[in-house]
Amino acid sequence: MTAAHLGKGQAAFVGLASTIAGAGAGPLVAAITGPSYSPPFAVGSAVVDAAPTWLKNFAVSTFGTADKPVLLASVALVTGLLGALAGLLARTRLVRGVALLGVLVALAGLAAWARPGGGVFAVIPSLATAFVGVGSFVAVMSSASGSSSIAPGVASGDVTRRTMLSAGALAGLGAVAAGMGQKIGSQVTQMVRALPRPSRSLPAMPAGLERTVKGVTPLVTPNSNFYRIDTALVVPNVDAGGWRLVIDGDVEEELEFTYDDILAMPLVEADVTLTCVSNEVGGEYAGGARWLGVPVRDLLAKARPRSGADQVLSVSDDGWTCSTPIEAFQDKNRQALLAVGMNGEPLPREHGFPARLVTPGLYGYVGATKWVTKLTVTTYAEHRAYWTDRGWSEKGPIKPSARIDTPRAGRTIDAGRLAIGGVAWAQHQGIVGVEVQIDDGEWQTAKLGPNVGIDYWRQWWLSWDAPKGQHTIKARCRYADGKVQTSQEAEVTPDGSSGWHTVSVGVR
Ligand SMILES: Nc1nc2c(c(=O)[nH]1)N[C@H]1C(S)=C(S)[C@@H](COP(=O)(O)O)O[C@H]1N2
Ligand SMILES: [Mo]
Repeated sequence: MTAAHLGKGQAAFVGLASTIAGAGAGPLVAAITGPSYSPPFAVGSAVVDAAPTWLKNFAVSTFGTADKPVLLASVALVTGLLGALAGLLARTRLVRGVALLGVLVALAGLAAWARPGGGVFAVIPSLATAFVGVGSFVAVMSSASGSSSIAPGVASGDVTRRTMLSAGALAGLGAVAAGMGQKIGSQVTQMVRALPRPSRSLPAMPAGLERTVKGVTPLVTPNSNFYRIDTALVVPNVDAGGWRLVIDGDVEEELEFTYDDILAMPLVEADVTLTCVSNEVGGEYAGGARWLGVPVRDLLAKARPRSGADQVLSVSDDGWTCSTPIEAFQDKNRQALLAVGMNGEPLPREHGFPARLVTPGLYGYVGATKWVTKLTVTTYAEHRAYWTDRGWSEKGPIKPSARIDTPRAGRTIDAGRLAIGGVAWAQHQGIVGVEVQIDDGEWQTAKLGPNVGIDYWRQWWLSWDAPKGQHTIKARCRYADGKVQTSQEAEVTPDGSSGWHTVSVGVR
């Protein structure tokens, strides 16, 4: 059976339309099975995990946090093109088109099956896609070729029109189904609970410099503005009631905690600035928050780690892994938390609801597992984590850095008195100063904002009487006992960027 009398464009359209119809059925079913098993997300996630490090770095540095929409759009585009190709193939032999579509859904099914928590159940959305997509493809193609037995060689205009109409309707239905699936899937509600009060509260956050120095990053990053970095194409939707934290590995006693167990323990607060290892000098992937949770030290102590263990491998609900030096968790002077609260609210879904790790002084990929479900006490020799497997450094202490927030790079500003300002961080060492150099002038000492502790960033500013012309502003921090931030420039891979943030501004 062929659909040879369909024009190339028409055949391609039928292929594309069937693909859209099938792709729409998947998410609708996946709204019930869990959105991460939906064919586009499953394939996207497989691409994320399989992509070579250089490609990921390119994606993050080129698209920033828009890397996910760009990836999904690329998956959609390639799938659409292959669907159209299936239509073209079907002009000579219908089975060829069907075979191509079959391979496509089989790949999607495999990707879903291999997802963490996947298995046979995860394949259901892909089966729906296969059923609807291939089914409509065969139906429309054969209704079109059916006409050739009546009038061999010549396609009746009527039949072609009907074929195109049904294909168009299928595509429309597919799009609607996909939209509905998305909507239902994302509506599964998070149990929002009022969190208990900490057993030991920190003093109220001081007023930040942002009140007086325009353009300086706020002292506390609102949850809604907090940068988000993770490999999850679909934000995991973890039900607090069913959530468990398991502690296993080289421990005297394996333990399991429920959300209520955690909330019943003494909760403490910690002010910690998180930073991503992918943050370029002057970049936006850093944020400061007041976290509420249980010290990881206390949890580990209950399980009694055996001597010899040097890392804790944490695992998230979506299968991401992270290795943290065990001494960073056990250090009495470093308040690493299993956090349940962020700035006075339960953790938002994007930031790890119901619980995540926050480790002061370490980049997120080595100490900030979101949606965390397991802590395995082990050794570096035995286990490697998601990013260390992909070329990033095993240990990830955050490099001290000063960032200029105002004036913005490349801006033209009016001559006269203005403030140069920003934030600086040297988590777990503490910022003791920030210095600014304008053009080739002397390094000047900036004024510092309130001190929220060594694990938190510090705002800074310097008054400048800006003369007309083109100027270059550099900033560097001093940390710990007065060490100067290195001028050595480094890229983000493998262990974080370094160098002095430099901005050029025009003054008129
Ligand atoms: N489950 C999970 N947790 C994760 C990640 C991830 O990909 N998956 N990314 C880590 C990285 S690289 C960073 S920088 C921080 C970012 O935390 P945020 O998104 O709350 O800012 O989360 C960490 N925790
Ligand atoms: Mo990160």
